[in-house]
Amino acid sequence: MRYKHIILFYNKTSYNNLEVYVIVPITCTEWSKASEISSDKYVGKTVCLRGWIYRRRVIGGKAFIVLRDSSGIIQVVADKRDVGEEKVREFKDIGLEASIVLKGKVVKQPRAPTGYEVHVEEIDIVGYSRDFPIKGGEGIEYLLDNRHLWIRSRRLTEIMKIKHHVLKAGRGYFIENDWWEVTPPILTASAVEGGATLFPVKYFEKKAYLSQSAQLYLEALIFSLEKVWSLTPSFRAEKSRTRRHLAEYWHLEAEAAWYNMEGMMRVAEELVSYIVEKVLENCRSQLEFLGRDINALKRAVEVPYPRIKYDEAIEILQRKGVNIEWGDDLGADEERILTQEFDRPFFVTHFPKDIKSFYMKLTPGDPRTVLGFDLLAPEGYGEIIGGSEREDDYNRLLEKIKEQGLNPEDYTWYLDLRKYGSVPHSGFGLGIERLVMWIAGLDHIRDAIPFPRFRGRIYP
Ligand code: NSS
Repeated sequence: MRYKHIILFYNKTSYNNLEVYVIVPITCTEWSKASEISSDKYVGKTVCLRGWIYRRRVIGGKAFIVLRDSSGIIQVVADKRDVGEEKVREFKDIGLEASIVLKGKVVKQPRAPTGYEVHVEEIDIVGYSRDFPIKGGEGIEYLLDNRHLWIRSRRLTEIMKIKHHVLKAGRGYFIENDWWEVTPPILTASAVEGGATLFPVKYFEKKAYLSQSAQLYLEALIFSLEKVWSLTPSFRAEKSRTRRHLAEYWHLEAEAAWYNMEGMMRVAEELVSYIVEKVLENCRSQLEFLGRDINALKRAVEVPYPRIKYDEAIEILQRKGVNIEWGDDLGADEERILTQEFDRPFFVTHFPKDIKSFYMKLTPGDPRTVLGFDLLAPEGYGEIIGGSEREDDYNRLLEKIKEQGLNPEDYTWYLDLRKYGSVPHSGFGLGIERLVMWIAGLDHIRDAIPFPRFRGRIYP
């Protein structure tokens, strides 16, 4: 692949002891990428590169620079015999993360990080970088304060590339299978997932909330489009910071008319399997860089995933000595213990109605439970999807709304959907960062999003 751009650079120089910027026309019209030229095919060829200084040292009249661009890294060597003593001296003091452009020849070099290096013929600094604030060994809060710079790190870059492929495959699955993409609102009037995690916002003279889930709107849209999906930010005012909760996350949601719970679980498992397959296909080097166990991921490609009922989950936990009773919710700890029983994602279904949202349909023949399902990722990760068959009967839905202490007036429009041609229907929501966290093998959800938001942090 070649990148053809003709670009004028502003270059810094000095004039009467003042630093001024002049426009320097760069002679290169084709720019190579660091990762593509690390190949025998390029040995002996002259290439142009541009990027940022990842590492550098000057020894014996040579500047060894590791250049970083969006594709990866490559070592470049500027020898004073080729570029002049002054250039090499300039690089001795140049800060990490300064931006540079260069032209040089590709050479095989087993001692270089990628096995190849570039012998520089021309090199220029584009943007200086003095005292880059991240030097290594800083604490997490400091790094979060400098997140705008920390996202340049290789680790976060590789994770963002994996996320790109997760998003691309997620969209691709629905597009290939003829689901309609829709655009629900983010400003909403009422709760979907309980009032405790609602974010209020001032909405002109009134109070509104940031959306927790597009579900109720997707439900309205199935009456015309039947099978719909959306990818939107969702917001949860989670009171405490945990490894797997964000205040703002990306939510991939699906809703379809005529689907029962089992039909929707099949969509959910096919979607996850498809995404994992695409990531394995496209992100080998990223997964390897992160030290991810590829075989563990491969097992998630095969469907169907195992299914257990909530009742069985409780039995398993009790057998393992967990102090839990029927009716209790499964928290992160319980989920982690359950994941030890499976080597791939698995469903837990038929939860007690009191621990699930008002919109879930009661299980026929067992009104203590609902037709709800969670998909749990293995290896300790836990819930990545929550879904259900929806209550489609007007009276039973109204009953549930009242039972959960919600104000029926807030849900008049939603109840209308059960008045005018109600149909059986189901849906689910997948937390993109939860999925990325498991696929990339991260120990904290904050690294699955470039600018994480949780309680007590909104900057940068
Ligand atoms: O609350 S959910 O379990 N379910 C819903 O919101 C449904 N209304 C979705 C639907 O049926 N259309 O959230 C769904 C998923 C859940 O499984 C997690 O993967 C993710 O959303 N989720 C979160 N990710 C990150 N941070 C937080 N706080 C969070 N809360 C949920």
